[in-house]
Amino acid sequence: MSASLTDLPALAQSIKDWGRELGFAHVGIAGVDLAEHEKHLERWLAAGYHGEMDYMGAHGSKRSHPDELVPGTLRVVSLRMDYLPGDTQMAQLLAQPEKAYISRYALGRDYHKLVRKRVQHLAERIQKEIGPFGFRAFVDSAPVLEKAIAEQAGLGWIGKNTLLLNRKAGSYFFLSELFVDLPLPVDEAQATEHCGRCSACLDICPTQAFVGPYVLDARRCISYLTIELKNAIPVELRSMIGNRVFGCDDCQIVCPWNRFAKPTAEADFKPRHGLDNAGLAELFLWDEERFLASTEGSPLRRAGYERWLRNLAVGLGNAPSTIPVLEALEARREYPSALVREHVEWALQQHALRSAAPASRG
Ligand code: B12
Ligand code: SF4
Ligand code: SF4
Repeated sequence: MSASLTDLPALAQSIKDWGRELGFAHVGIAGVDLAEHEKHLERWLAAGYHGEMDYMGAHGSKRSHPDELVPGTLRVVSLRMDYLPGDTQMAQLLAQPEKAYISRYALGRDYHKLVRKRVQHLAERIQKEIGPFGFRAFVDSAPVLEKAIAEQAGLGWIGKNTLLLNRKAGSYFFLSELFVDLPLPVDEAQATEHCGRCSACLDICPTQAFVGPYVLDARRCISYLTIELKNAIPVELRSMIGNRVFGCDDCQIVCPWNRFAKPTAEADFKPRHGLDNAGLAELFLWDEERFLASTEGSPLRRAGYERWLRNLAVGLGNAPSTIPVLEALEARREYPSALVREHVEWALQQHALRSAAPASRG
């Protein structure tokens, strides 16, 4: 056994220091008991709030038991990396219905690979110090209750909008984990929440996706509808989506704690291809080749070209009836995909209905 393993508090401190050197803004250590979070997850699944995201229920109790997912795990190092690329004029863009609103986390390079590599570097750094040990790095896509772990590790509290919030940093960050088989001292879990009587996120949600505080019906969430849902977007929700074409940030924009959000230090999260200020019609006319070239290494790839067009068609249906908007829709009327054609028809119908409606008296 190496010297550092005999001084676990010092090792825990070193892990936090190395994590910060690697670009993580906050590093904490949790045990593997996620207590009541498992019950919340079970209730959420039983209510069907996960919709088509079958992977949320596909791993039995592994999601709420890190030591079942990776046998031998004793502690989970929880890490936060900020992603907000400076002042991205979010509210201004949302207020311009001809512009495409792309969720702020998705404007730059895909975080999965970048963050995972950093967590892996952290593991290697630990290994250099103490020799071989058991570990696994995770970011987002594994069956892990990331927010519950972060709360246990003292990174913040789960707010009414269901996101992990931190008093000094808001919520514009990614979470990741390093599962370890080391009996490190754990940090104090965040015992208090700081939402108080605020309910701004619940009130602002464009599709009223919150069943109540802390409970989200993902099937109504714009993030789910534009990224996860494979088929048609339910007609009754389309007009509520506005110009949000990939994800949604409304329940974060309105959160008072995001006044303390820090801009990211990662150049890779900076917006690419002008995606932070693009017009809906312009993006709708990208051919597949352009889409693939412009979204190389970006989270937008997750939607794929067909769903990208589906989402933009909804945005165009909600946009003002200008010539570029109508021409863009007409240009895709005969598009080979039935899914896209149906959304284009819906959009054109919105414009027809609006032009037929009697002008309102001032
Ligand atoms: C599935 C998923 C989604 C789904 C469902 C969201 C959800 N709330 O579950 C959809 C597609 C809608 C989604 C959207 C978004 N997501 Co997402 N998503 C996930 C994923 C993969 C799993 C989340 C999960 O475990 N859900 C299960 C349900 C049961 O959990 P929950 O709703 O959070 O409920 C918890 C608490 O609220 C509490 N609880 C539940 N009921 C009750 C009741 C009471 C009374 C109480 C007190 C508590 C309580 O316990 C539950 C378990 O901890 C995680 C990554 C991961 N592996 O963890 C990322 C993750 C949560 N997503 C993330 C992001 C960034 C987003 C978006 C902001 C992206 C965007 N801009 O469009 C939006 C935000 C929408 C929102 N308000 O949540 C980040 C969040 C970072 C942060 N600061 O918290 C994560 C952690 C990914 C990452 N690695 O960074 N996401
Ligand atoms: S991301 Fe948007 S649609 Fe989803 S819960 Fe938050 S405000 Fe509602
Ligand atoms: S908007 Fe208010 S209620 Fe919602 S998460 Fe932020 S502080 Fe909590």
